[in-house]
Amino acid sequence: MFNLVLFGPPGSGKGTQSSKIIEKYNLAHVSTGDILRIEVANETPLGTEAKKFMDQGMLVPDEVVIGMISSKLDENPNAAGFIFDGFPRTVAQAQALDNLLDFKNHPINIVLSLIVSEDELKTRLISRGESSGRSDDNEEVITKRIKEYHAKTSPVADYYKSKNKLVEVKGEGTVETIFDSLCDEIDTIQPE
Ligand code: B4P
Repeated sequence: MFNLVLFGPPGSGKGTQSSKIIEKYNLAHVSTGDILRIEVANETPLGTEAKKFMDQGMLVPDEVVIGMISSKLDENPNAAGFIFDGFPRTVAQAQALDNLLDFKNHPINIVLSLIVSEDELKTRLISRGESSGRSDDNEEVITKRIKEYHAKTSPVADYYKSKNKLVEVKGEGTVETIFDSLCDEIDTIQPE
C-alpha cells in the first residue's frame, strides 16, 4: 500500500494535481474539502456545522474532520493506497492520521509540499471564485484562509520534516510541469 499526502496552502493546486495523480497511480482520493462541500450541499447536520467555519475562511474543528477520515478509510478496504488532499491541516490531524494508519500497518510514505507565493495564491483563488461559486473564494475570506494556514497548517510541514517524509516541490508553472515534478518524487520511492 502506498499512502501520499499532498500538502500546501489554499489554492496551491492540491485538488488539481490530486486528480492527475489518482489517475496515474490508481490511488483512492481523500479530499476533506470535497467531502465537506458535499455535506454542505446536502444540508446534513455535519455540513451545516462545517459551513459556519468554511464561510469564514476558518478550519473546521479537528474532531469533525478526523471522524470523516476514519470512515473514508473503512469505505475503501481494498485500495492500493490513498492520496490525502487537504488533510491533515493541523498537527492534531496529522497525529490522528498516523495513529489510524499505524493501526492498519500502512504508514504515510511521502508528503509532497507545493510551494507557491502568496500573490500567486490570491490571484488563483480570486479567479477560481469568479467561476466556482464557492462561498470561500472572495478576497476577504481568502486572506483569512491564508492567515489560518500560517497559524495552524504550516506546523504540519515541520511535523513531517522531523519524520523525514517531507519533500518540497515548486507549485508554480504549468499544471503539467508541476505534475511531472510530483511524479518524479513519487517514482523515487514507488517505481511504476
Ligand atoms: P480545500 O477544498 O482543501 O481547497 P483549497 O485549499 O482551496 O484548494 P487547492 O489547494 O485544492 O487548490 P486547487 O487545486 O483547487 O479547502 C476548502 C475549505 O475546507 C478550507 O478552507 C476549510 O475550511 C475546509 N477544510 C478542508 N479540509 C479541512 C481539514 N482537514 N481540516 C479543517 N478544515 C478543512 O487550485 C486553486 C485554483 O488554482 C484553481 O482554480 C486551479 O484551476 C488553479 N490552478 C491550479 N494549479 C495551477 C497552476 N499551476 N497555475 C495556475 N493556476 C492553477
